[in-house]
Amino acid sequence: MLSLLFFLVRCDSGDNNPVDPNNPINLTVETIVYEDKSGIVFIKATADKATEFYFDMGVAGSEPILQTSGDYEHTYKVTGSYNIEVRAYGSNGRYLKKQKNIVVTTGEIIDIEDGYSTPLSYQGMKLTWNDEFSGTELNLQDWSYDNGNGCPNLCGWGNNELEYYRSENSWLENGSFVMEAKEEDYEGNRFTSSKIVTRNKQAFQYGRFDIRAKLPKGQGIWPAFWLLGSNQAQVGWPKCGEIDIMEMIGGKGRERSIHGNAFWDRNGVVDFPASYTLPQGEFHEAFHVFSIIWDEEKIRYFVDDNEFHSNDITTPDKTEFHQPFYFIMNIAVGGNWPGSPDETTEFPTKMYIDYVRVFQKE
Ligand SMILES: [Ca+2]
Repeated sequence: MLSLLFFLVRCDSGDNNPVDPNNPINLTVETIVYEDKSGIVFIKATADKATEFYFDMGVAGSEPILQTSGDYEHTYKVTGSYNIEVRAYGSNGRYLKKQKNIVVTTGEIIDIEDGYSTPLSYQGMKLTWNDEFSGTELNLQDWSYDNGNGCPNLCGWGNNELEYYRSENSWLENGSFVMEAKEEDYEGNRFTSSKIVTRNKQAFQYGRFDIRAKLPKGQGIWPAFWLLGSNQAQVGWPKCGEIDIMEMIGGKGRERSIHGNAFWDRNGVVDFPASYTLPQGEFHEAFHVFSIIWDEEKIRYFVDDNEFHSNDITTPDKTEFHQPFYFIMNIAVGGNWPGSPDETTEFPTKMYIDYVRVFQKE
């Protein structure tokens, strides 16, 4: 190592002594930065009299590559601006170098067409409200961010959850609303995530509710699409009622199933859960549509139009379910039900929501 350092100091850049016929000459460096968010950068280096090529991709903590071929492909994991250096070495150990700055955007490649989809109309129903997330910013006429960690009133949101919700953890991208849970120390929490609500902006009583989404994954990750009665502030929970269209408890062996539920008051809290398991695959692999069809008599639950649960709401204890409810979408991290993330959990993990639609009887 010491001798290498000495050598690098001695041989400065572009040193091209014409006296030595083994000096490398005519270095060209072409970089191709893939625009598909794969993070792939391809470098083609050529030089005459070169016996080896050196590639420093400008990633802190990672070693440069030395190889005989001038073709090199690198995959960046993190979006950023990188200073790369390419050298061509001659057989005498002398080298030429070129430096470049490249900007790389990374991220999962999401095919919004991949998976199940539902129509924009149903016979006998009209589209009352929808958000297709096709713009560039969340529509704050309909949605609000529900930021924080629940403190001081309900720290951990009553479930010992570990996340702090921030507006920064969600955005619109390619027709989807993207929500991200990540490892980030913030205000005493170990994780940050995203939660939005239509509280005081949009509420609905009865109808068909469709949410098309690709779910996040990982031990301790807890995505949910749910509804609370609009009178929550007046009567509290569970007297306001709660309808859980979809909850998933991330972790090995648990990502093929989602859970539908409802909570209400019957001299104390009661609920009525059920689960649906995909015949194949896991919920993070493609888009699925999570639905309820809620009328005066029952709330029925569906995944990809497969009904898996029905709750009779005509009984006298279920007055909660005959009033308007508002939407909540979030990714909780940790908490009583999923348990904490562990070394198998890959952060960040993202949820992609293609649309939220409400249809009501004509
Ligand atoms: Ca969309």
